[in-house]
Amino acid sequence: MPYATTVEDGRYRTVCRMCHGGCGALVDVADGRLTAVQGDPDNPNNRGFLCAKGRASLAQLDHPDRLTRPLLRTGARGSGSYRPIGWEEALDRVAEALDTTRREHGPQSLVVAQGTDRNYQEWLFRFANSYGTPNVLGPAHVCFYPRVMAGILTMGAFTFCDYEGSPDLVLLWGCNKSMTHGDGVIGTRLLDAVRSGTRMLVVDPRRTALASRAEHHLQVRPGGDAALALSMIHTIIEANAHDHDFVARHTEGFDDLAEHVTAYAPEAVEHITGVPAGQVREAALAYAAAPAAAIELGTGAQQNRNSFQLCRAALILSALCGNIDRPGGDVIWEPPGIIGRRALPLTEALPEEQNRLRLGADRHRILSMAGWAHPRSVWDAVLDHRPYPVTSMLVHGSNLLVNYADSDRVHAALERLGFLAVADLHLTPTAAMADIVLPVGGWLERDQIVEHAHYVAARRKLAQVGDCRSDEYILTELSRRLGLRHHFWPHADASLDARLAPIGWDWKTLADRSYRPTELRYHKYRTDGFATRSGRLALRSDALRAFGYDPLPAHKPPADSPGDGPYLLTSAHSPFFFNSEFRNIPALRGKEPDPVVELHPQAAAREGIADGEWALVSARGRSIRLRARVTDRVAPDVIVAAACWWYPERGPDGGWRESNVNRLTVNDDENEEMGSSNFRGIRCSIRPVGAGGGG
Ligand SMILES: Nc1nc2c(c(=O)[nH]1)N[C@H]1C(S)=C(S)[C@@H](COP(=O)(O)OP(=O)(O)OC[C@H]3O[C@@H](n4cnc5c(=O)[nH]c(N)nc54)[C@H](O)[C@@H]3O)O[C@H]1N2
Ligand SMILES: Nc1nc2c(c(=O)[nH]1)N[C@H]1C(S)=C(S)[C@@H](COP(=O)(O)OP(=O)(O)OC[C@H]3O[C@@H](n4cnc5c(=O)[nH]c(N)nc54)[C@H](O)[C@@H]3O)O[C@H]1N2
Ligand code: SF4
Ligand SMILES: [Mo]
Repeated sequence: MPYATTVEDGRYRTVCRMCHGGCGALVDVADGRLTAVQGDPDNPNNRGFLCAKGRASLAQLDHPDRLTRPLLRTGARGSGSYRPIGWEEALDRVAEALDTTRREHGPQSLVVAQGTDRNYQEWLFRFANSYGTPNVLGPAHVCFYPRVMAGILTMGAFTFCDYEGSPDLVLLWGCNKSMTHGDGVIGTRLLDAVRSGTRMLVVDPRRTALASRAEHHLQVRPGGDAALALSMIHTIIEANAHDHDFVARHTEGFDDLAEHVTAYAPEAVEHITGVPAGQVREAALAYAAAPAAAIELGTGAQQNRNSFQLCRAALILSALCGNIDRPGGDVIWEPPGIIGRRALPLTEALPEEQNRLRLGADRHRILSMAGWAHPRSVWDAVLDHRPYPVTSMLVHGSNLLVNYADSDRVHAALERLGFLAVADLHLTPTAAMADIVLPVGGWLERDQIVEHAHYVAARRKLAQVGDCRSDEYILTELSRRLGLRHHFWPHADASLDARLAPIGWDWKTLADRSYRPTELRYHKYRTDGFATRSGRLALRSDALRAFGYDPLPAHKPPADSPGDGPYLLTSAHSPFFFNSEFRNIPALRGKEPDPVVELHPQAAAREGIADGEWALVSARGRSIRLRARVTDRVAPDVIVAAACWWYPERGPDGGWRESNVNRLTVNDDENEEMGSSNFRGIRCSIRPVGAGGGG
């Protein structure tokens, strides 16, 4: 794909976003080409490191399959038949469809969707709130938000792991940080800390590379995590190893908690956790004894029936041991003062009567409180018009068909929509269902403010591919056409200066300096208290009780159907891809050409599956095909499938049915508070592909 550079020759300091990460990058521009992307040695996050995805940035920039012009569907939905149209026509058509939706059904009948945060999430909320729909859909329920909201309900804030303060121990709960670098604090910092003596406690059903290096590896059965966390709490309280001073001065509900966890002695829950009680006790006491310990909660902890209460249990562990807001512990996030995560969404623009209409708010109130519509409720509203019809969707950067639970139902819903627009870099199977496809630029193609846990940084536009535009441009232009321009800036780039103004910076200053760390403050609660009603951290949460949820974390088993097979299925992200992306980049696909399923040698022998052979994994009457990797890194009854797989080389539907684990995940045992789908511990069977059946 030809592209044009938009800057003079030279070396530019910017921020990678092949994932949602935040690694400093240096990009060389010479003779009208981007010639190299490398890690920025001066960036404190990654100190020169770039992962395989970051190193593939230029392959993404000029990828031959990039969308370069807006497309209008000319054939049946999903057929991939489109004709190119100009931006004015495309935006006019989208605006007209959104205006019709608003007039005929009410603004709540539009769902605005996004994928993982690419630093424009708050723009989508601003657009939705201005338009009047309470329905913003995202993967929040299975990614990041269970822990954010557990923090909000427990202490009025959320925390991040403080590598600046050199933790003595890091507890990695379902988090493969060295491979996935989630949440903008990449694995480099963890590995640096480990090299200087930080110990690790890993909770993961797989013996990952990190688990192999850890002092303690608790090989939990998928989905058994909440019981495990509660048994660790029990162990610490029983041994009287908690921080009495912090507990007495700054928390509430300790006695109730202590009483509650007596039901979770490690021996009593061994059949749920799969971890020998002695190991649990040792690990819990090592955590409690560490002078400063921090917790990384990954998706392993957030994609199950107990996601929210498990995250709360982890925060309670941290609080019991005095690790909240301690150097090297779990530090409370403070906003950097720009118009960003807090103010940019313009929550106040959404009328209260619309706010009450958010889909799923009746059942998953904590998810709704965070502003997110509940995915299953969205598909119900599209397909069954319950509790009101959803007729239109505007999707920015999400491959809904692959990444959400029960893909077959998602597909049915996308087919039924009256209007679907998708903004993406590629014609994904989801984009191929759209009436209008809008081509967007990747990270090298936009000026953007990057806001992460403890810094603000500048991403620079260095190139222009085809007629691609930014998400911010699209939303600004749509808002103008829909009569909402007073809620936006005159043009998307005008927002850059405006958003930085509160801290006395402008875009040029940020771009020149590239990075502005947020000042870290510790022990803030000592002067301010916690932002809860009582000012104390809620071990027992009366606010949750008032919402109708458990005030103390409990383990609830998933809706189990043993008839579905003897194995427990879970999934994990690949180091070489980003969720469903990059399977079309040869340098990355070459590292992992096929979707992989890991299974134990005993299971392989029992089922007659050889290493490297194709296998069928089946649950609830559906089957998917993956290539077996026989390994004793997993327990004999556990199977780990590659998450988010499709085949970009296979035409418009991208073979989304064939190897997509979410065809086997069904939403009948979601988390109450957050509506998290259960991707962990699903009963399944496995057999060699030759053994008949399929699909
Ligand atoms: N079974 C199972 N399912 C899972 C998971 C799992 O572990 N197991 N993981 C879950 C998690 S944690 C998440 S976050 C979700 C991910 O779900 P999604 O966010 O839908 O995942 P991506 O595959 O990252 O899709 C992003 C799309 O955005 C496009 N894109 C990239 N940058 C931009 C941009 O700047 N603008 C626009 N408009 N488009 C862009 C990409 O080309 C890609 O098609 O999946 C969830 N699903
Ligand atoms: N290379 C790469 N980087 C990524 C992504 C990617 O797809 N690829 N995705 C990005 C996104 S959206 C996110 S949210 C983050 C995710 O980052 P992580 O949270 O690290 O995601 P995963 O690697 O999917 O899962 C972490 C670990 O959970 C384990 N696990 C599976 N089931 C269970 C369980 O029941 N209990 C416990 N305790 N552990 C379990 C898996 O074995 C895996 O090692 O990474 C981001 N970065
Ligand atoms: S971890 Fe993310 S931000 Fe860092 S180099 Fe890799 S893709 Fe880029
Ligand atoms: Mo995610």
